[in-house]
Amino acid sequence: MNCKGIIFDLDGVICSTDKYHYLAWKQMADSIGVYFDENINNRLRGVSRMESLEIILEKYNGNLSQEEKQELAEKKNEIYRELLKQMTTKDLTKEVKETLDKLRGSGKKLAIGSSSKNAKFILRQIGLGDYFDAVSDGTNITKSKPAPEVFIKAAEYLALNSEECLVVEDAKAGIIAAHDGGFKSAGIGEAAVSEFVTYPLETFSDLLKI
Ligand code: B16
Ligand code: MG
Repeated sequence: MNCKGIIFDLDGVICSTDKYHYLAWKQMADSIGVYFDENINNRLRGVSRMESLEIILEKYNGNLSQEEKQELAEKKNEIYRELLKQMTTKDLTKEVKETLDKLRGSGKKLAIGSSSKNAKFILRQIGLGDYFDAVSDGTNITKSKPAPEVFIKAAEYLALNSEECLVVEDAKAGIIAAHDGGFKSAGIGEAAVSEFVTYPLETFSDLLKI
């Protein structure tokens, strides 16, 4: 791999917080009687909290004020953060940690590029609080994926340009963001079948074969 930096998505790539997003949104959806399932949850990957709520509310019959929507999003986040508290270093797989260490050992700079405002909290929970050279997340962007802003900021923090970095993603929205920002990408799961993906991966450690 001839890139100088690698920018990793968090949720669904470094760790499986996607299951906690599902549980928290499900509890919120049930509280207002709106239908929600795993397929809808998949559409929320990489998308910001408020945009995720709007997708869920496509199935809601009724009108909610901006204030009420804000409250629902906050309620979901409270449930989500309670679930995140259960996370420990055991939620970082050996495969992910060893792959990250090997990439770092080969001289790559490593960053996070996540839409989540909880990214730093999650990184601390799984023992990677001080691991990355840079963290670009939901707290430093104005537009979430598929806008490329989060990755452009990550590259800036690494003092590299887009062409020098590879983005690793699990969401199609993230692959589009990488493509539009001028980055090469590696995709896992649904991202591996995106028409814009540069390197489809079967598993995280396949990064070492690129
Ligand atoms: P929060 P990623 C994204 O993380 C999640 O995939 C997406 O489902 C979530 O809505 C978004 O973060 C915002 O998260 O509510 O914690 O700010 O995949 O970009 O790491
Ligand atoms: Mg993700």
